[in-house]
Amino acid sequence: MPSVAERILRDHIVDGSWGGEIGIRIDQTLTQDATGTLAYLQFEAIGIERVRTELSVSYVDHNTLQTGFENADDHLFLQTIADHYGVLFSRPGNGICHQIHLERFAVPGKSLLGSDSHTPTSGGVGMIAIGAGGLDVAAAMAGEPFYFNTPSIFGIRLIGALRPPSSAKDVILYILKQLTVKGGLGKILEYYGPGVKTLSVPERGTIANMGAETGATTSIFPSDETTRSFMEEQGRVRDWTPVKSDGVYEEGMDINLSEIEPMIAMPHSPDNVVPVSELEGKRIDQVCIGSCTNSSLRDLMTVARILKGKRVHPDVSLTISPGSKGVYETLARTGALADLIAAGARILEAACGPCIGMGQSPPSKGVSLRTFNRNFEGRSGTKDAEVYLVSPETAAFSAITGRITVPRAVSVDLPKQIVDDSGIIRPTFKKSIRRGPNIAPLPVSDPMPSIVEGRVLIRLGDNITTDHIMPAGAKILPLRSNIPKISNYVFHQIDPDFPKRARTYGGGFILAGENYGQGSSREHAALAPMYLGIRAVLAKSFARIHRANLINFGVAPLEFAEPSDYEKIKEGDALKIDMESLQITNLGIPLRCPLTKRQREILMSGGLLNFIKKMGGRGVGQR
Ligand code: MIC
Ligand code: SF4
Repeated sequence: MPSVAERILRDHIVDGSWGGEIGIRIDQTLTQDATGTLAYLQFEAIGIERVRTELSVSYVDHNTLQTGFENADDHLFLQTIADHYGVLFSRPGNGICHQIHLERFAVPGKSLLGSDSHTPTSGGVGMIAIGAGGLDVAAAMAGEPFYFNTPSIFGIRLIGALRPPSSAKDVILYILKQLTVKGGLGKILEYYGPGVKTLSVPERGTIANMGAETGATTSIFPSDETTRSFMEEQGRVRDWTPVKSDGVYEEGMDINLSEIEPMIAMPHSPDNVVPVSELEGKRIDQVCIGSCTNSSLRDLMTVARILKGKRVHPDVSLTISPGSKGVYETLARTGALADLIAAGARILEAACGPCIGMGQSPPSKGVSLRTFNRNFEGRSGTKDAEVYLVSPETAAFSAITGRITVPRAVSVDLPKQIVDDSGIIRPTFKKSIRRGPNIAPLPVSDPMPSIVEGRVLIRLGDNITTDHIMPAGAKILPLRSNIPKISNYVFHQIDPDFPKRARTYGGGFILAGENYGQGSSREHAALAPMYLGIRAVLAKSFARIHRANLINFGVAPLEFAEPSDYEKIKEGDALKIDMESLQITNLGIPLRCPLTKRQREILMSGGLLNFIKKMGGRGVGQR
């Protein structure tokens, strides 16, 4: 067997066979608060007594601002429902789900499904870790396989070794420049070759994490001696097994790590990458360091070393959010935190924070340098801000000079990281579930009629992200458990009248170009439009997770058989779509909708929950 990915996947197939649609056994799941509330409501609707995975963890890391009762209610619901069904609960303040999962739970050779698109971070230890919608994760918690088309394995051969100040972030930015935000679609990015052993597990985590931006199903590294040492340091050496590749790949690319220079992604896309040297000298207003891509101990100790004895430029606001409580505490005990504070950094919670627009929106037309993974327009909370993505090294040097600056090499002695699981609460199976008024019942769609009629409510271009469809941020994130309320914000940044129009016309269609729905796994980007009456999206192509979410909520992801037909349709056009023959009958435009038999049944039933009920109401996992 050639690759690490194929080896693990074949080992987990319980339905279908390699080459076609496969259903794999899921050993572990993770959820986070912003997608978790719906996932657990869905799990509850399935009607199983306890989770059937080896391990399921519910993290609270996205919305920790608590500006009203909504968010606090969500946290209480998540904690009590986790206790009820046998899920571990990672408290707010314990850290960012992917960082904690990589450190504390990821196991080489196992499978993980997470309701967050950056779940592939755990691929850093040689695990198949896939991001999906909450409903797919709920089904996996119920013991149901996770279905997807057999991906192709794209081998990335690493040779040489990084030369500081270049770091792992520069590698993945370089890859994004080559592959673009849709180049990974249908692929697993697998790293191999002699350069792998020069990268630590947190560095591998950074690369696997941001592979999500290529649209790939996941990214994976082998499990080797470096993995073993990492797990030993985490007190988990018993979980370590080697997983090797035989290094035969049908497609791929070579990267000489020694040639990687500091890179920067320009607004408004993670693949809009150039060397930092091309932008050197540009004035900046803000620097934000953290997120699941760059908040490891290695990253933040490096930042502390660069800032030690220096001052943040007076025109710059610098924030730092550590990835986990363990990282935070280690920074504090070694004095590195004092160096950061003395330099003038603003220290935030161990959480997603500014990465998902929970505070720290830049000023109007402001220039923000971030170590995050996404710089989509408006995601920061300021529509006209320019957000650039960089390594922690570039961020720290630039914070001092107040301008985009090519970093210099620094040497850092890494202390042993403090391991502390006190922020993880194990289930007692004794608590009753607490539901505040923000936890609204789940809307369910009707079965799909064979003819669907309506107007084109919006006409969009290529690479529309789920942040465009269903924005996050401090104002909207508290409504994640309340679909009727959050649906008022669909397309809020680009067309705030959309919800009103959808209601006036009693629903209709969305028209889009390539790669519709790229970015996050948030199923709200499918569920809220469904609630507004959208029965189909017509696009040139779709991003993987969003397409699956549309099907799960009974919204047809229709592609043009001939992409140029997109040009023939305008906003406001009335369409009549025959779902059997896949035609826009009044315009004579042929469509395609490649579905497996199972997906077709789910779509025609009006979504996965209806489908599960139709299967006898016994719940999945018992079929
Ligand atoms: C993101 O980075 O966009 C998020 C917020 O983590 C999302 C999940 C969500 O919208 O809740 C993701 O990456 O899937
Ligand atoms: Fe959180 Fe940002 Fe990572 Fe999403 S990308 S999980 S918002 S830190």
